[in-house]
Amino acid sequence: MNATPQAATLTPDRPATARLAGWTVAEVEALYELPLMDLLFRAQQVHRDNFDANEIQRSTLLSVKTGGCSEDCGYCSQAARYSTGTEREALLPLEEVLAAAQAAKDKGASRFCMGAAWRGPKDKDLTKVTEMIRAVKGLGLQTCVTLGMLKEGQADELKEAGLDYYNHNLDTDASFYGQVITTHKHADRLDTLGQVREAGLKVCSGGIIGMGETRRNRAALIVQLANLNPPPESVPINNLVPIPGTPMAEVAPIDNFEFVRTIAAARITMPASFVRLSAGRQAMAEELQALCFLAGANSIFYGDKLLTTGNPEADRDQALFEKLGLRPI
Ligand code: SAM
Ligand code: DTB
Ligand code: SF4
Repeated sequence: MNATPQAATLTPDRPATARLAGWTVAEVEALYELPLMDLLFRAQQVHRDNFDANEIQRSTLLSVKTGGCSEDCGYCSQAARYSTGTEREALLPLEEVLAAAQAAKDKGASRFCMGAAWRGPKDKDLTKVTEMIRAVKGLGLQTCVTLGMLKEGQADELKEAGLDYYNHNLDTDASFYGQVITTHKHADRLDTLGQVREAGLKVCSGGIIGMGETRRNRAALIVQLANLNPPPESVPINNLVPIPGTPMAEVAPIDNFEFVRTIAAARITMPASFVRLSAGRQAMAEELQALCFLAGANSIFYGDKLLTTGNPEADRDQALFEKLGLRPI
């Protein structure tokens, strides 16, 4: 295709102007149906028009408040109602968070993401989190928090503390959401994302693949993310980590190529966003991770733990980067 940079982001049979109307589920399904080599080529074109294709951003996660969550998210080890072996813990003390952030910085992470197993933060908890944000920011790291649903004014408080990103995943297609979570609604997630945007924070929002959803559901999730205006700056694509004791413990794993196609669809529909190859990487061969980078993933979680589950050791990731000629940013 003799594509201009902009046209390279389009389906072959759609004029550039049509993009103003946003993506449709049928268009994203059509991307999924492309021969894999054509899809990867399209994704690489879009990627190279917008990024250095050999650069990868690295974020380190820390669970600052683990377990005991009131919500019923069917995939989550931290929901109090499932027997997963994850114990409820108190909010970590500031010094512990700061030490973990310093260690992440020393290992080369550029962003530090703090997660809490809350439906949403209480005001007194938020005050403590803002202290963490100020301290981590003081180390020269970008900051991200994921605290659940926000109430009026809370996003502004986070912004005031110097927060860079708020993570709040749409997680799955609106029409599948009720089969995964019943204690809050997809619309609630959109509401929080709206508040985050209004406060002037950058948005990190993505989803989980491999929860028994259909390809159409996956395409619809990508459309819901891509049609946010503007799209999220950061888009984590998680492969379900099956947690014994949760309703999703026995869901059949998704086909590897279907996962790669999802990354490519995210890259093509959200050309300027960082697409993060997120949970599930520990179970992935290096070759599969390389295919995900080829499909346009340009960010990872870095460090040996996600929130409650494992992630590849930093040294292993550094070795992989060297083998692939990837440069961390
Ligand atoms: N409680 C807050 C919330 O739900 O937004 C923040 C923490 S929650 C654990 C953050 C995200 O982790 C979820 O939205 C989901 O995308 C991801 N996640 C949780 N458990 C997972 C699992 N077993 N496999 C893959 N992703 C998971
Ligand atoms: C995201 O999309 N994935 C991260 C982060 N944002 C908060 C969490 C992954 C959690 C995986 C399961 C666990 O470790 O508990
Ligand atoms: Fe709670 Fe978040 Fe886990 Fe849902 S995903 S149970 S809200 S910690």
